[in-house]
Amino acid sequence: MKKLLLTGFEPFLEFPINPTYEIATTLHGTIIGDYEVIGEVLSVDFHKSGEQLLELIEKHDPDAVLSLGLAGGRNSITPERIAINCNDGPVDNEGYKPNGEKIEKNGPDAYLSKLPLYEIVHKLGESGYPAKISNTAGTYLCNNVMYHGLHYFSQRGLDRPSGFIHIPASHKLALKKNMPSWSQHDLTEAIKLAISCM
Ligand code: PCA
Repeated sequence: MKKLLLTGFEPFLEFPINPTYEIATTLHGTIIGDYEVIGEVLSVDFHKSGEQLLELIEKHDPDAVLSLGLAGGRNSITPERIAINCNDGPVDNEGYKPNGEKIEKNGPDAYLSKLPLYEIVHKLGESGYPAKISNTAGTYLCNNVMYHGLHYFSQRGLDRPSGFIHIPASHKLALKKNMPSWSQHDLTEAIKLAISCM
């Protein structure tokens, strides 16, 4: 059976709950399509998160990698098209504030997602879940982790599905901080459908 590494993140900034944490832990150990899911949770830490992802890739040698992040304020599931070689944005959970520095000193400016973006958006739409491709993953930890994964496979000449999907808030989070939200159940079902396209 093939292995898929599915990562979520811990809570960060003004968001006391991260629905991607719940998805990664709920789907851990399940079988979806051709994959057994290995669910893991990453820190929100510019000095650690990318390394954590690479350590998990080395440990599990997954056939595919899907990382998830919360995009508070978005109202659809948004597979990301591109990761850029830049760290910026507000402080991370350790209090570090990036200043536009490169993620990889000698790395390319950007990597395009290795996920079947159009299939995912189409499949979710026909199943009743609003989804659209996003053309920016930002410059915070989500972009950082997506870049790390794609750089790792590219450096080794490995052509494996790898990429990132941002998701909206869950209702539980929206009760604490008002913003567009989905039920945790629907968020999880949508990610299961996305994995079934990979
Ligand atoms: N979202 C943040 C980092 C952690 C998360 O879930 C982001 O969009 O970069």
